[in-house]
Amino acid sequence: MRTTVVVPTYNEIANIDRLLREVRAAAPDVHVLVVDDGSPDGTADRAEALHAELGGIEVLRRTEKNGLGNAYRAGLRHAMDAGAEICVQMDADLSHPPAALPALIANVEHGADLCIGSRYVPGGRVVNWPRRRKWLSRWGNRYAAGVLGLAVNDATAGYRAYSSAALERMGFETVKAEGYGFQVEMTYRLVCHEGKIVEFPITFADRTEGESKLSGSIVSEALVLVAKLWISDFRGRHRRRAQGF
Ligand SMILES: Nc1nc2c(ncn2[C@@H]2O[C@H](COP(=O)(O)OP(=O)(O)OP(=O)(O)O)[C@@H](O)[C@H]2O)c(=O)[nH]1
Ligand SMILES: [Mg+2]
Repeated sequence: MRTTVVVPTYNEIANIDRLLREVRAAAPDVHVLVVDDGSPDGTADRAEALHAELGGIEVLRRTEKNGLGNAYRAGLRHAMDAGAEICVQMDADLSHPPAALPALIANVEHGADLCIGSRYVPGGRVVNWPRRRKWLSRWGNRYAAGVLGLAVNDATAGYRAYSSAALERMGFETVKAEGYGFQVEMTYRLVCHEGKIVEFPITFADRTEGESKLSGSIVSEALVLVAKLWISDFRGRHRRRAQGF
């Protein structure tokens, strides 16, 4: 099936070469869409130069840094309008192993609506994260899954393959969150639309090059979002009960 790997970038000049080469080696047939928010370090120019060498790389250039969720909404829409039947989300910092791409894609080809590259299923792991960061991710996931009733071990994971049909069905463009919250809200939205989710174990390695864009506000956005989704879900359940179904 026609597959586009959507890679949001902001100042990833130290990673973009290796990333695009490894993606091309792992999955020679995929199209790659780099969604760059005007990186001052020239990431977009470098990605275009690599297209000349490797082929199949497109750069969506945006002028302002508008956050991860915003970049994904634009990138997924662009990919689907161009005919992608499967869309993969992938970070540029090599935390997401390109070698897992064929497995993520195959799971969607075989009927999953979403295959998550998961750190928290048997065989999955995190390397090089400080203890505090591991704790935050693990308990953030337990909190999100527990509160929202998600049967998913890694709802905050950013490495995932979706069927475009499922993205369309769940109305991904109205998912509002920007950081980790974006991944959680996308997962929740898919569950509400009875999407089939599978998790494939990956080894997630902390970035070794470039700077993290994670901020305290991204973490608190996710915490508040889960509570808001729970409240709207509770109201919905209550209304459904009151209406007798
Ligand atoms: N286009 C775009 N890409 C972004 C933006 N913020 C982050 N990114 C990219 O999104 C991906 C994930 O960002 P990271 O900084 O690695 O965030 P993270 O993985 O949560 O944090 P670390 O684990 O500390 O690396 C990377 O490819 C970034 O370059 C943004 O505002 N716009
Ligand atoms: Mg990262």
